[in-house]
Amino acid sequence: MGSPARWVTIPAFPALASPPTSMKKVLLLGLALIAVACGLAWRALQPHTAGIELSAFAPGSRDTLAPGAVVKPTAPAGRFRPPNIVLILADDLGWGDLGVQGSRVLQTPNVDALANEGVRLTDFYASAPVCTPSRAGLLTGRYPVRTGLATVLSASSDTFMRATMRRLAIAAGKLGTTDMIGGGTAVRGLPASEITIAEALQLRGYRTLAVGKWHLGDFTHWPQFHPMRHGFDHFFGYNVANDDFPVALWRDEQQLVADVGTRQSEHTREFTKEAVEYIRAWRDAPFFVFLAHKDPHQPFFPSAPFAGRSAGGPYGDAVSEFDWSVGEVMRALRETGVADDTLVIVTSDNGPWYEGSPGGLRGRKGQTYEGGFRVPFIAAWPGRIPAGTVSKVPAMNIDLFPTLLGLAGLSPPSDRVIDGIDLLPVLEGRAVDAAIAERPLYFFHEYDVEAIRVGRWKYIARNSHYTWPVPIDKNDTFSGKSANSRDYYPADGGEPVPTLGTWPLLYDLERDPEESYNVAKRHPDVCGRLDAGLERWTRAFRAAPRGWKD
Ligand SMILES: [Ca+2]
Repeated sequence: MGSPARWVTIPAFPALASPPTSMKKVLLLGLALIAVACGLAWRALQPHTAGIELSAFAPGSRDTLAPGAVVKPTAPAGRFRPPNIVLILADDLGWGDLGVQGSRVLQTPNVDALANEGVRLTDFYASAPVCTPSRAGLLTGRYPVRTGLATVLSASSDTFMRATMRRLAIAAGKLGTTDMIGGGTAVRGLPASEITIAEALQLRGYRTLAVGKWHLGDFTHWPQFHPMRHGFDHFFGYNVANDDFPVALWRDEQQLVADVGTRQSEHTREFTKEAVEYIRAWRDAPFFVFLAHKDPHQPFFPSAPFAGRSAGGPYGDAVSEFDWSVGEVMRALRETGVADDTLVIVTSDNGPWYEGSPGGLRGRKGQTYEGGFRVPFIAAWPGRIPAGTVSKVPAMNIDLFPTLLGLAGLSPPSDRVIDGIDLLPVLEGRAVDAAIAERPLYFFHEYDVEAIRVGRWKYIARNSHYTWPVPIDKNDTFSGKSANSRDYYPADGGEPVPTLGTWPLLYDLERDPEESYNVAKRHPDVCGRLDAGLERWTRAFRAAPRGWKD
């Protein structure tokens, strides 16, 4: 009799009801896991901004500010004639690519001659180791991140595939499986709120021309980033880098060619001609010519007279043509009789990339090592800058803004931090005090401040290489940590012994410009001082990245 009752009392219902409940739990758990995974993936795909709030770069009231409201004359107009300024910028030219800097492969007679007529700064840095931010720093006198242009602008007409790959690269960079931070840029181009050298010089009646590569916002899509909206009366050149296809060629606000493709070989000559004609046309007015060549950025398209001539292959040909261009500009200045009233500057936006010589310095384009940041710098101005001089005072391209404004009799803008300093005493060969010689210089990789230089010392807290292969000495990444599993852990529980790189890095650049010997352990006091300086700077910078004064 018991068994039928057992049949009845067997909890068939709960047994039947339990699968749906547990399935629900599994389902919920599964959904939760998927949500967490999606959240993590979304986070991994977000640019790394080192704690800087991107809202700081949103448009604001300064976008409509007239430069004259904050840049004031320091002397009445008409008291003196400000000098003409020709700023010739190479793209990716290495420190060691010039004859005057010791190249045994390339010949650069025109740049060498310019160095003999003026001053050469051996320890001159770009403000970033890649194109876009370096140019932003050069034209505004501010560390490039202040403008929102933390790294290279990519083509605005990115295909879906390229954009997706870029996102994945950001995620991979965070894991440390590629060596890129993947910060991206907070803005699509140079914000209207920034004041360029050209905008300031216009206040003093300068005629202003930008020729060559712009790369501060693709104005074919967003007209607000056009050079003529940033203080240049005229423009002739490319919207983007010469490898960022489609590369458009524009004259002023008119597009001449939608994509020059590989048909670039005549353009160095045409850019040069444009600059020369401008100099001839405006010989009686003070002029500012920003000649930003596409050379020797790869791919190389030297014109017929230069192709195949250099001992340095196509890269060397591109450097030869750049050098020729400098010679043509100098000839135009002499022939128009304005050479004595003109300051000519030749420099590069960052170190050499796949080809080119960093001149024995460590590292290349994209890196915080000297080879990425240290670039040639030559300035000549007959009668004002002593001929054939060399200075080892460390300087950076953010110094040109205050220097050139000073020469034009203008004060730096009163409403914002200008990170650069007036270099005129250095260019003129005057004795300089510690405020100039020992001024701290900071080395940014995207939004991160990786290193600091003070006088002879350079302290590197972190280094992103921006290139393959993945460095295994990077202790704060997944790949670095895995590689460091080789470290030795003493049985007595003492301090682990790293078997790969040791951090931080401290280099004595006076003795060791090649950054071959890490002397951090030998100079803990210097490390402590520089580390504290780096910390202080990073904290202040993150709190107010744009550096507005009110
Ligand atoms: Ca470059």
